[in-house]
Amino acid sequence: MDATEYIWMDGDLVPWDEAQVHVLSHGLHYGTGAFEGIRAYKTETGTEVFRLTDHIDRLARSAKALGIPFEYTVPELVEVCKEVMRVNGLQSGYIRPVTFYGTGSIGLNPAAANVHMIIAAWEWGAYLGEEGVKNGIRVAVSSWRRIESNASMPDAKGTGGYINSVLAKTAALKAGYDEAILLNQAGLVAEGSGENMFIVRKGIVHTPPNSAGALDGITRDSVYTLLAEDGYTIKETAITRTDLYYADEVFLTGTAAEVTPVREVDDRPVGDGKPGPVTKRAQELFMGTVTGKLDLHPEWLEYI
Ligand code: PPE
Repeated sequence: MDATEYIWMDGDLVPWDEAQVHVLSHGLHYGTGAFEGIRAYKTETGTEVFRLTDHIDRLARSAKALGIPFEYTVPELVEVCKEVMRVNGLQSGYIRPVTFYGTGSIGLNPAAANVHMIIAAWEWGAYLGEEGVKNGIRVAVSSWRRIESNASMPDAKGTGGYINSVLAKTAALKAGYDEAILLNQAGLVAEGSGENMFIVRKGIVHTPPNSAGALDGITRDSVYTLLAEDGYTIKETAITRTDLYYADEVFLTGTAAEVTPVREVDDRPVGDGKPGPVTKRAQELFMGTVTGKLDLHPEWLEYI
């Protein structure tokens, strides 16, 4: 990761190396935080942050669900994200807001701890590799199950919940795959370690509902909308492990991953082992939209 110049921390822009917190921060011990991942793209008319307001809205929602006080308004933080892009001279990049409990209490009740909000930005290339975006990645169903909504909140972007994703991701990499797919306790497909999931069978596109244990992905919503408007039939449905093996196409979506084709699931080729037409169309529509080359949803582009 390449450092940039400034990180916004609790109201001030501070030099990258000086953006530090105490080792007794509650969030460090117990994962009591919420975060976002947002991408900014260079377009012909300037740099836009894709669905920035929707991301900050989700940050506020996650904090609310986790019971973390949220001292800012959404428009205030939207402006800070743009400011962080500008002061770092970034024309494109990845923005990472995180709110978390700091010092003031140790023990599970964080009530006496202060709450931090930081926003950083840096350049971030293809999450699952350039080669993956072009030719597809190899995934494996993880032995780790997705966190359940009766124990935690898979649909809130809480920092502590990500230990689930880290366990699944590192096990998949160690076994020689590019990414892990997590099933829920019922054995239904939830999502990737850091992406939502889509499959295509007989021309129909399917994606699991949030209730399966998926994050309410903004890229998922964008791709869903773009494909539906392009004439595809698309359904939110339960997806089994076998559905993955029978699928003609599989792809993952996420802010970092954008639209990444899957060419193999559990050592079985997906379709003919190459990205299929619906996946390619989803990539075309999504990348065209975020870069302003396709004027399909100008309201999603928030210029800095
Ligand atoms: N599920 C999970 C578990 C997830 O982390 C992400 C985003 C998504 C789905 C897709 O959501 P959206 O970005 O709104 O389309 N993962 C973020 C963090 C990745 C990381 O390694 O850190 C991201 O893509 O920014």
